[in-house]
Amino acid sequence: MKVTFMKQAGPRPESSTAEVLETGQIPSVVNDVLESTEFIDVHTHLFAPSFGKLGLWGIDELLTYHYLEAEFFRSSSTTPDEYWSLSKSEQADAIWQTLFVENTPISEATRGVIAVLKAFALPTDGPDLTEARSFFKRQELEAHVQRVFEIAGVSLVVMTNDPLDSEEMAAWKNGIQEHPRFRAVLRLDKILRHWPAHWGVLAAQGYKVDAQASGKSVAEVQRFLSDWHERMRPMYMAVSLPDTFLYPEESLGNKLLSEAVLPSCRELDLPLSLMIGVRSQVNPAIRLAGDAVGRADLRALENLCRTFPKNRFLVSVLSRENQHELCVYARKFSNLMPFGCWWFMNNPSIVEEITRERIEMLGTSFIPQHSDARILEQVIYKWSNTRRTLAPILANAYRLLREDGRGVTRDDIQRDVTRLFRTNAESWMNLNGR
Ligand code: RAT
Ligand code: ZN
Repeated sequence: MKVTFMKQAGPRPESSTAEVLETGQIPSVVNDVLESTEFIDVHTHLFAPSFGKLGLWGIDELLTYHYLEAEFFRSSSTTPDEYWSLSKSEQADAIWQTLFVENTPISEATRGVIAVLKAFALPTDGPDLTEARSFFKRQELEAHVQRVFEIAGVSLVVMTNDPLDSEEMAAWKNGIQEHPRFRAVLRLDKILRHWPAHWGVLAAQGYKVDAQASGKSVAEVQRFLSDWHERMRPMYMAVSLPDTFLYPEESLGNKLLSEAVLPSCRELDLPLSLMIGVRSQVNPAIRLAGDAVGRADLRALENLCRTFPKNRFLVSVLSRENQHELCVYARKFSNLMPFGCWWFMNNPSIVEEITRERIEMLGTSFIPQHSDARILEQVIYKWSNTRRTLAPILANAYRLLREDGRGVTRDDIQRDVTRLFRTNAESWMNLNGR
């Protein structure tokens, strides 16, 4: 006899996960589901272990994260020049002393370090870093990576790979050992934003390009992208763009974008990630910490989504003022996927606001967060913060739905969380097909 299992249409559910939840049960089920679902981290600056020194991890790197350097200069009389002349461990000591000993670490970035220390049962209020340093020194990287991912509840992270960075180029050309937890991304800032300074690197590798991106340049950039696609097997191509980005507009960058990059993305079936709103180096003295934010004209995005309906755009915007427009455009264009609360947006109060708005306007058709981690262990606190912030937001959405007349089950919640933190990324990046 053939036995079939069917979900009952009537009010009597057949398993406990299909039972309609009471209002009071919703928050704990949402918590459980968020805790037990492994997320995909769609944008980081992490590297798989085989990239050697390019991959940053450990306490000195955690403390010298540029988000903390920015805060350090606000609370210390050390000048940037003095700071840059110190060794990495001296810099870390100075930041620990200033932000964690002489001040209470209540900012988002400082609390992050505390959460990482706690995750490894290390002292969070010690006078110095001796114990933390000796702990990290004892770790074997591959085993440490597995442990960190497990604590963070992340199954896969997407790196940021710059084919024009000399160190990275060398690593790729020597052959990178694939890692099941890391995937590549072809980052194009140097090509799309700084062509005059970088076309020569392509030319030196035998691509027939010139400073004006004329003649064969467009076709040759496509050949370059296809060669790097072969080498990296990236999940998408990506560029971060200034607040002044406009499309259409006569510029070398836009020519390369529309005639080389977007056609290559179509041909290779890759999305293009646009991260819009950076004001680069408003204070160069503090280096990586010296970038700021500006409100962008998202009509550029509208024009791209409409003009190139066969391209998929993964988009994050840096200005709080652009977040609502991004949701509106996502309602207009199904080839637009908003993702993450990027950089200056990644603070609980703003994440909360943005995520509520996205749920209200887009349901589950967006990717709520990425970590942007630069240092391995940061995925621990960044993803724990995401779960903590998201839990009441989702619970509230289900409570409202219940009040409006439709109950939810654990299965519904699991389906939604899986879509938000896994399936949207998997389908946009063709993850299961690569
Ligand atoms: O958030 C950051 O660490 C920034 O410095 C940027 O790297 C940004 O995330 C980017 O990818 O451009
Ligand atoms: Zn980033």
